Amino acid sequence: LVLHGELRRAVAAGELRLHYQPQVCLRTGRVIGVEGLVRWEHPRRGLLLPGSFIDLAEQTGLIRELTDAVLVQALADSRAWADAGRPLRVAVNLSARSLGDLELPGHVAALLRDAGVAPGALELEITETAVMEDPARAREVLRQLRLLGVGLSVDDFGTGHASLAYLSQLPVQTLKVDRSFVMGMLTDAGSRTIVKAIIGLAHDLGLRVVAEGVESVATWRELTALRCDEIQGFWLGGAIPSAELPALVAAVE
Ligand code: G
Ligand code: G
Ligand code: NA
Ligand code: MN
Repeated sequence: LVLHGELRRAVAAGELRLHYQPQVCLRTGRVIGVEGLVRWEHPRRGLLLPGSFIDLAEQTGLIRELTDAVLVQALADSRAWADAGRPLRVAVNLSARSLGDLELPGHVAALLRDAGVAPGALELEITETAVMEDPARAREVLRQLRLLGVGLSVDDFGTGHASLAYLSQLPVQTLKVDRSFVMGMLTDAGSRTIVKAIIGLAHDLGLRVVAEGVESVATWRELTALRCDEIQGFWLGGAIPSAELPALVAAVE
């Protein structure tokens, strides 16, 4: 059990750290980007996963500080990778509450400026469910983020309740196929059909497709055959600290 005061202290103390999971471009075989996934490096309880504290942060309003801390780290690391000669796109997950925050775009603009990072190097991941909590407001926030030049992707695609008509009007560039479909696609004909259809749909709409949950080389090959653009999953590696990324990038490539 996590308590509000404890989480607030942890955010202020810098105990929330972003780990990064690689994303590989299927056309080039190169690591093209990473997704930042927040972990709480708790002094006594070890590494805590977001499932145990994100909901609390949302309910208590701490999510603003948390998102802030996450964005600052992502942009600082992005800057360091670029300075080291290996630029990588960095993705950050937005919660429903952040997506309803009309001050977020201006804030992101200021953080990008302060970090000296090009807007195109940042991607923000949203879910259909988060968008549908307040569609009009989310649309306005996304519109302004897009005007900044930040990339936008729909996470866990296929599991939410947004209509395709609505989604096609959002200023997103990327769909991330939910891992439940990808993990089942070699054994379940229905899952494979869904993955194939999402890739076709995305491309027809001019969107890029990332498949999540790639756990085997066979899945990787199948996604290449289906003309998926990028993959992410335990086959390449889970989320790791920034310092371990260069070795992983070298191993993958
Ligand atoms: O890494 P893990 O599988 O435990 O992530 C679980 C969930 O936590 C995922 O749905 C992910 O989108 C979410 N998550 C991870 N990092 C962040 C973050 O920095 N902010 C928010 N709002 N959610 C995150
Ligand atoms: O909801 P979201 O897509 O942001 O969740 C991301 C989480 O999915 C990561 O934190 C990670 O723990 C998990 N994940 C990443 N790759 C794989 C994978 O190949 N298999 C499984 N089962 N989970 C994965
Ligand atoms: Na995500
Ligand atoms: Mn996802």
